Amino acid sequence: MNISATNNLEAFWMPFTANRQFKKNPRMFVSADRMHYTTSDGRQVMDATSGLWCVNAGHNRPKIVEAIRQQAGELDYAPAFQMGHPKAFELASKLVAMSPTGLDHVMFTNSGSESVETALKTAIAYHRAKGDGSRFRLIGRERGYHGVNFGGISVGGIVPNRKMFGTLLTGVDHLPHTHDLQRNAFTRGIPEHGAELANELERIIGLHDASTIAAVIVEPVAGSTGVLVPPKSYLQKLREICDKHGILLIFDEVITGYGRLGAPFAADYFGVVPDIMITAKGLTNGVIPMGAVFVKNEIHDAFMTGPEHVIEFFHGYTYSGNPMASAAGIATMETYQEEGLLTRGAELAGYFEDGLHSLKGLPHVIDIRNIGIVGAVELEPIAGEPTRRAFQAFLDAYDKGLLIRTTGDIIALSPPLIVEKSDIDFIIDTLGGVLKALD
Ligand code: PXG
Repeated sequence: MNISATNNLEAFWMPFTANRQFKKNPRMFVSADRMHYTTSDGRQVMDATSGLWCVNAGHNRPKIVEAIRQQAGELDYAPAFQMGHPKAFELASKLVAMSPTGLDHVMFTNSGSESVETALKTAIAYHRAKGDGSRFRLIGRERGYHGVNFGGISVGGIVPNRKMFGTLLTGVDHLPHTHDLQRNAFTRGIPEHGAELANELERIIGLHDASTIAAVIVEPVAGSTGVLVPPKSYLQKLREICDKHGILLIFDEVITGYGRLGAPFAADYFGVVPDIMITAKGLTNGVIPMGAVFVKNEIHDAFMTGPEHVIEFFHGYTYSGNPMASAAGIATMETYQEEGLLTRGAELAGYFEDGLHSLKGLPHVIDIRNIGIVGAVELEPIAGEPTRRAFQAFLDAYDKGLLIRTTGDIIALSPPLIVEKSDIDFIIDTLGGVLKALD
């Protein structure tokens, strides 16, 4: 299929896109299978980013496609409030069975951003339900990404995502980020230095008093701002400090969830269980929008009081757990399980790491980092023109048949978990060629 020259590209104001650049020279995908996209001009492009970190089982997976087809003809929609349908319960049960211990209840949403809002609201409401309504503050982190809604950008730490949007939520503070090129550049896996940054939480608690703080929210590995792997013991320390002060710990696992690190969740990988765990993306292999927020029993149970005919939590979406998404989610979990994809990353992580670090020494490369099947190559920005160098790498890679992601001057790689060693070779060789040719 070709995109007709007369097609008007103006109407669609594209998200997080350089619209004018794109529309002068559009990059269109028209189909996809397993590791590859096909472009509108008939080229194959290897997907080294799992779409936007979501197509963890690769594209066009038969079980998922068939589940959606069947569901559409059987039950297209059922009201989400005061009514149910079996597949939402089936998916929730499957999810809690594979989740870290204690996270035994799930609320469904339609995206990572909605999952974040759901988690933040649940945290504040939980304290209030327990009679502790003075705990309203939320603590995020610099360079954190928690979607684009008001709560998420308030606790998030990406300046361009925040500065245009007014006062945001009040009662928010931020931990420092953990990115430390001076001490940790070119680390393979978990960095050695920086656990003490978790102690900044004690300083913030000292300032506001623990009795005003509802929750701390972090990505276990910060994805969007360039794959920032937490220093050794950092997450454990956050957990300890939260426990000491009765503060909930929220992990935003929108990227790290569903096998990205070589374990089902980052909570499993690091052995640190949060009180609330946010997921989306890989939940349905990216095919139908859906998010799931896991909560601990005691949080759920705190709401299950009062007369039984009264709604316990005034929150939810028209499409929470909708039949198509639930069917896609069930088929996705079955695909992951049948093919061992949630732990496959652990087997390939070493090969991926070696490949990635072989790029050390190429022009402009100032750091390489990795964990599981996710990695980043950080480039020295062109003086006075931040982001230009990495964006050029993105365009050059695309021309050479490779889809990468860039954020600032960082290149991120997160291929589908079905990736083979030969695919990793292609990714590294192609990226290496691109880096060698950069200005
Ligand atoms: N939390 C985290 C940790 C995320 O990475 C969201 C929330 C929001 O999810 P939704 O589904 O509302 O987009 C995300 C999304 C990138 C990139 O390449 C990352 C995301 C989305 C698009 C691009 O950095 N993360």
